[in-house]
Amino acid sequence: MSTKTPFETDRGNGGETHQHVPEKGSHAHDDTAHLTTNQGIRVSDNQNSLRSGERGPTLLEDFVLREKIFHFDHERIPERIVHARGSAAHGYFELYESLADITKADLFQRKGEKTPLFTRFSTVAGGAGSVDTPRDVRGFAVKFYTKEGNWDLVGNNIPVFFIQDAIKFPDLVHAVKMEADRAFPQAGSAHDTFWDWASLMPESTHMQMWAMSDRAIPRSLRMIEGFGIHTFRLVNAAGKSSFVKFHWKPKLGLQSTLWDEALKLQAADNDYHRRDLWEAIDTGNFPEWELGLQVFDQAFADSLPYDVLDATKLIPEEVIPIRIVGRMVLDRNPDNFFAETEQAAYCPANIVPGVDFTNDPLLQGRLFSYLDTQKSRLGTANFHQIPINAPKCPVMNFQRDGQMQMNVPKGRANYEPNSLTAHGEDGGPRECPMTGFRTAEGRPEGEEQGGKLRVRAELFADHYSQARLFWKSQTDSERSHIASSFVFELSKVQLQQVPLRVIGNLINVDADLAKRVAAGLGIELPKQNDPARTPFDTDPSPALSIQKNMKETLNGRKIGILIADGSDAAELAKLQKAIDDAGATPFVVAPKVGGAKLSDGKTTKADGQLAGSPSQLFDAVAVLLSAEGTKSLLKEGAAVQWVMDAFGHLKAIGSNPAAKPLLDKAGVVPDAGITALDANFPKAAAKRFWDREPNVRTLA
Ligand code: HDE
Repeated sequence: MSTKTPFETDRGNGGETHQHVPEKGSHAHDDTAHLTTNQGIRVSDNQNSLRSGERGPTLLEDFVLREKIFHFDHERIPERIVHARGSAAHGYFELYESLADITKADLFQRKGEKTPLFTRFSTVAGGAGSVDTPRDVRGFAVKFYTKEGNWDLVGNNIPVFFIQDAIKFPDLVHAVKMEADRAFPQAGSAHDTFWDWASLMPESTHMQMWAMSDRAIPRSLRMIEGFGIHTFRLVNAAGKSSFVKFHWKPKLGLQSTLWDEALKLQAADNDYHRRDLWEAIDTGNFPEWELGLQVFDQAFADSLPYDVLDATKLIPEEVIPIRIVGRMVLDRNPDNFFAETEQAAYCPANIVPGVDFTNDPLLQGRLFSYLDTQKSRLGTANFHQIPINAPKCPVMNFQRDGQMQMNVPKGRANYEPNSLTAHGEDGGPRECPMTGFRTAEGRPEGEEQGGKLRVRAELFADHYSQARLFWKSQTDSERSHIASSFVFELSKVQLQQVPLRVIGNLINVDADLAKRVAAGLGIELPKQNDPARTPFDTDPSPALSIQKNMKETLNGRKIGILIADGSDAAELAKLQKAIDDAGATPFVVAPKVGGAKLSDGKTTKADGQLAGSPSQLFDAVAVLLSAEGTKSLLKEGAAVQWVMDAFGHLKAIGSNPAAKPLLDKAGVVPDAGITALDANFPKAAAKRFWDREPNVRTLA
């Protein structure tokens, strides 16, 4: 927080300011570029503190030094208790068609209208400095700066949640985060306390299935779906309320990594997702999602065999199709990570007239939690005044004072009602019965009140039907990934009773899944846990599978090209163009970052050095080598591993004939994904070759 100095310029959005960093040596000609203290005093020397004599003690009177160190000492703020690690970007929402029939929310009234927004993606369990690619849920939080105030749609990339009631949230988070005594493992659920808790919480079964699926190891934040999860309400101008579930659909399609790839990505690039998002926006490849709604009424809700207030349940798209109503484009990286991404405070209670809550007990708990935690994280009840949180519409009320008050309200009116206006003074703002936020008239929940009880509704007790639906909706390859993830996670659990309880629970989902997990762990199949309510089966929902919804596209993807001295210059140029034309980014990898001397005698610079650019960073790879180049790379472990991993991660590998010995040494066996460097390569590069997997690893 800095006092406004002559060196800050107003950017006209929510009072956002920008501090000019003086360019080296520019002081002489640019009068606005002097370094100052936070009090605006010019600093003559930023290299030496004030001392008594050349070798004497530093003086306490040096306010320049003291202020600088003082500010530095307080630069860190508490990180978010969950979702600590995240990346965000600015953008806008554009409406495709007026939704006035179902909601009076201003941002949904006029076709083509654009609403500015700020979207933050996050992992959940790890700290702010943890890696980007653990097996974890991803947060997907959107702050719409509407003309009627801020609306925060604070969702995840998975449409259901672990628990049904907010009272269980601290237990879930304690169990999944690093263990209390030892402070490890960081950013992962593969440990005793998480599975101990999960095995005792049958309601978490459906979410366990999602968390063990490839949804939890996305290829890119640009390729995940987003879900509001809870059932919300939309209210139109006539006061009619409908139920709604919110969905974000990525334009680039869904895509995930393989577990082995995710593990290696953690080593290759801690910032894999953060970098990917930043670079895409920086190079003008703006990520886009479409907003979809599932809208339904009370009669439909009553007809469902599950409760729409239960956040462990979803409504299959095949049951209620998704109405696509607009798009979100992220087109600007933050100017400052701390000021914007770190200080952004999302809150599900921030809604606008035309959107409303339901009685979902998980949602109701969230409505309290966010504001509360943000006061402790950001240190003041005035955090809504921080530019990234400030609405872009007028804010007028009688709230006053508090730490870090940025506004300077004038006059005597700090209470209401008042009659100061009648006496010629400014009496301040007034209630707005017509346009202000009103709880929907005739909310059906009105009929659902009763005595004070600590209970759950009957249908909440069905913990397995939708876990079965999810399992049934996956491809064979996805099922083997889910079973293998359970095996991996439970193999890390040392409490012997826990895997037995988890598997006993899985028998209620699918007997085959349970058998595969037990066999993968090398233990006897335990007896089935008794379900609280007998599960039922429904038709599979193809929309729940990633592999069934992948787009065969190279858009937004990255292709690694391995070259060395002697690689064919014309072939390389042709390949780069073909990749570029297909919408992907070619990335040249060579043993030295300075580049390789190609067949035409010219040196081409590499985008990355072999040792620092392993093939898991790419969606597909090409190997373009001369005979001599191949010979030298056969002795290079990193080169052999590069090809071996691409093969093991089921990626397309294109190569020229001279590179064959390297492919042979890496154990590459021909299949549909192994191509020449011709027109077949870009086509193959848009896919993963799931059929190859049984040949490269044992899956449960
Ligand atoms: Fe959150 N959650 N949450 N959560 N959540 C927070 O708020 C909480 C839940 C989600 O990028 C915290 O400012 C409770 C579901 C996202 O800044 C905290 C419950 C969903 C983010 C909090 C839930 C989410 C948070 C921590 C159970 C998906 C990151 C820091 C009732 C719909 C937002 C903060 C960002 C952050 C509480 C469950 C999504 C502690 C009590 C379900 C995306 O307030």
